[in-house]
Amino acid sequence: MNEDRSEVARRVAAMERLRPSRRGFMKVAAAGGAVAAFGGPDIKRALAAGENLPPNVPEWMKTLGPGVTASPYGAPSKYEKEVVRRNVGWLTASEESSINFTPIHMLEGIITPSGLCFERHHGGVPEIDPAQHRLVIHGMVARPLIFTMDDIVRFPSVSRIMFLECPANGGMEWRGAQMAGCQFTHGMVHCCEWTGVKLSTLLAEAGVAKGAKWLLAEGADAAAMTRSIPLDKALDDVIVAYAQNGERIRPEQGYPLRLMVPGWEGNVNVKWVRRIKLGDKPWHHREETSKYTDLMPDGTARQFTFVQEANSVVTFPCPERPLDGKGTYEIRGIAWSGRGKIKRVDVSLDGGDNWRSAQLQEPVLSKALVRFRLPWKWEGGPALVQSRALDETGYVQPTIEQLRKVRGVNSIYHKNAIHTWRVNPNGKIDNVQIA
Ligand SMILES: Nc1nc2c(c(=O)[nH]1)N[C@H]1C(S)=C(S)[C@@H](COP(=O)(O)O)O[C@H]1N2
Ligand SMILES: [Mo]
Repeated sequence: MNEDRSEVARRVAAMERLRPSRRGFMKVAAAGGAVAAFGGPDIKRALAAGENLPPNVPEWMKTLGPGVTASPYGAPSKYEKEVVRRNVGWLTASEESSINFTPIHMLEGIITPSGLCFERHHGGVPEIDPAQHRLVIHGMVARPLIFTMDDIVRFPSVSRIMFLECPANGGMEWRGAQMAGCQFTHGMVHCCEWTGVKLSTLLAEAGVAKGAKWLLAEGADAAAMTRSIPLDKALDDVIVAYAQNGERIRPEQGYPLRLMVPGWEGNVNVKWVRRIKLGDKPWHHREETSKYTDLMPDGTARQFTFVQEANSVVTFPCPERPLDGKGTYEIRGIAWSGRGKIKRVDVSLDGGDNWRSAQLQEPVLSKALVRFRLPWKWEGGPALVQSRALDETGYVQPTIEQLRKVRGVNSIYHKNAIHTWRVNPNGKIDNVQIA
């Protein structure tokens, strides 16, 4: 302990000695160039006032910090307390059957931290003891089976980074822009690394009977969420997942077990999964008849719209993150497609008259979020910022006009139109729709 303290004292003293003269410091700052606050006129004042700015030694270098037993499970810095899930009052009739939103405007890269993944549940989050949890597979199978968590973890495992999007993402804006920010227009999406066993592995164990074409997945929550899923998809890439971003799934996301159905609407990704029944036709449960269908302009309802088509949004700048004066910025955003890989993302600054291709940050994974970025020198004028995603199947993200022509405005789900942020000369950003 004493040694540590003297080491800190020594480092502080060394810093003091290294403190450059004001002139020398200004030269370094000028050579560094870009960072305004660094070379600015504030230095003299900062020095005089003893502020925690270079070349002063900040307070937090003068004492020891908490040690290795202080946080057995780490949490973000207290300065990041704005980076949280948020809900919207008028969308929250009851806490237990509602939704909150991922703060996508504050995130970088493609992985959503587990504690920030949007939550959608119809009956609250059940508290499940994994020792008492079971998964049953029955119906049109040769051998009905019941698995403990330990049984499931023993099977060969797979990991995959994938997005999950509620089909209601953006669904409040069919008739016009109304949400106050990026978190609310596009935050019903998350992207994590999921680990589990392929459903095909478990189905092979049970033996799929001839003629089986669908399965029913049921959750162990108060809503007993139940959805029909075609067997082809189940045998293709569905995962019965027990881990999320390296640790066991968070309770909100389906602890201890959930279905992950890559690229398909959030609702079929049944959380807290307890039962899988095989059959020869869909069950037409509540969540695939009265909900999660798309009311078309001719009054008919489209059923089983499983795939989340290509979508994208600029996450900076956005209403929550305005521009701070003229100068150089990097436009950043996310794109995704439930059909496979994102091939290109175009960015427009003039509401869609002209487009430039953005840079796609590696890795570009199938059915995962992709980060795009484009340098931008803002001259202070108005701008209409948009992004447009293209996927490997050739699908191009539609304009809101194009989408309305096909879908009308009575739908809720599957609105993946090109989104517009209006940049005002004062740097503030508005959510708008343009004709
Ligand atoms: N058992 C169960 N599974 C469920 C739900 C639910 O309420 N109960 N909600 C569904 C819906 S509508 C969506 S969009 C996703 C949300 O997943 P998330 O909470 O991990 O974001 O879970 C789906 N799986
Ligand atoms: Mo959903």
